[in-house]
Amino acid sequence: MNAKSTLCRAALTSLTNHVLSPTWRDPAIGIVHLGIGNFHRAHEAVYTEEAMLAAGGEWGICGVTLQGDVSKRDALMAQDGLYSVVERGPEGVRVTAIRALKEVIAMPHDRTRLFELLADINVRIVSLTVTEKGYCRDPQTGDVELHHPGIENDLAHPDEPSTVPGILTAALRRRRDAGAPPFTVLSCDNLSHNGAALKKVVCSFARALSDDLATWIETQVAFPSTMVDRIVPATTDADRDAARAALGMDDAAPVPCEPFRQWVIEDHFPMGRPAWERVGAQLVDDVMPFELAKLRMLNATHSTLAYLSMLAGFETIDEAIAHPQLKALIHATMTHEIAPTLDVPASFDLLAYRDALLARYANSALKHRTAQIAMDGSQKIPPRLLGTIEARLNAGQSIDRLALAVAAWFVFLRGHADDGTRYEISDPLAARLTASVPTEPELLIDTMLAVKEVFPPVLARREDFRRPLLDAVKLLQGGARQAIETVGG
Ligand code: CS2
Repeated sequence: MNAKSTLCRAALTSLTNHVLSPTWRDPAIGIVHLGIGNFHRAHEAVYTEEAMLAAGGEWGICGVTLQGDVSKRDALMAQDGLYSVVERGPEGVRVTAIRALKEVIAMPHDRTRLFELLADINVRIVSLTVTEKGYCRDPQTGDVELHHPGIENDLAHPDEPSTVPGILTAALRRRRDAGAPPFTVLSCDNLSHNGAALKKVVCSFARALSDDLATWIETQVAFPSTMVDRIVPATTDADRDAARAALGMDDAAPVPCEPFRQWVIEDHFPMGRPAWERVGAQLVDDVMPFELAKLRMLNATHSTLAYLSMLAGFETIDEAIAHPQLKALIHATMTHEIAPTLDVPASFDLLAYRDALLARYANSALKHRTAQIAMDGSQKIPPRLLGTIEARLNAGQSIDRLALAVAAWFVFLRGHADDGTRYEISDPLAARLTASVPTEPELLIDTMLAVKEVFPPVLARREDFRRPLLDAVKLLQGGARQAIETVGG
């Protein structure tokens, strides 16, 4: 063990095999990942590490933080990019040290280094977990939001970009100008058709600069879609303690997660990719059925649980799902309102999927905070809930439980639980959304449905949407626990 007892590459030899597989050859950087949060470090980085162990390849990762905050970079670089993954399941805790992350850089401070890497033809994949808001999309058209302040800035200064569309476009332009092949752009965010969505945003940004460039990106760059899944909470002291106990060293940046993981990837990588299929990823021609099932079953019920829990006072998902009526409501929402709208291959058993989700939510070792999931509702509600709602309304079907979820988000925006406990609203539209949250149900509905970034006007005008929303808001006035019981299973 090293003198300082802190995780670093020189200290790895002291680790025993259960936290570290012995056969490892240090790879060169082949992937730049934008948005180096906990999710990436417990998901793509783990698959990539295992793929290199199984089949080799130069697929080391450079992670990029886009928030201007250098603390994550500094903490990880002080450990040579090493960190541990702390898997928490019913069977106990399993700690693994991950080495695939070779470097971490922070924008805008390390812009020169970022563009040096993005120009390097050994970098064949640029992947992303930047959350919904990182895409800077116009929700109506799916094109880049031209009036987004960051986008305005990047269009005015295309060589000093700070947004995702700006960074990708600048890097791809340099590749094209150098006559070099483009990298593959891999979206790993919870958006429907995430590859196509990202392509549209990047191409529309590029088109605002140059038609030729936009056409080159459109025709030459691959944007495969993916479905990513692993529940990854924020790190707590308990995770640092678990890492220390397993490693015998301090790890300032461990990542907790559930044992379950899934990755379905559209197999379109002209420049090659790690052998992810060797370690459990599913490489398919069409990701869409998986993506929609995951967004509409898992993420939608996660958001439902989050808003109802914020009102009712459940702090974690396992605590929420241990409440029998809330569990019955979530079970019924998936069974009766969501699953019937999904068009999946015959081999995809949606009811088994539902049961597996309920079991994952019940994982009491994970402590996934409902406040974390409740963030960014304006970005999450449309892909998670509104598609299902529209599909049902178009088929003349009821949406009582889905309406309760949307109504719970409206009421959540007032900033306090049913017992008066206050909480922060973290959302890119927070200032507008919380400026006026009327208590009168009709007014509340009018105010919220007028937010065009969330509700397409055609949907907002529908009486068959408004009526169940109004009923749900009225029910929530008697408290979320009561509403859960009334709408029920
Ligand atoms: C969650 C997701 O925070 C959230 O909004 O719904 O991050 C969820 O845990 C992951 O998508 C699971 O794969």
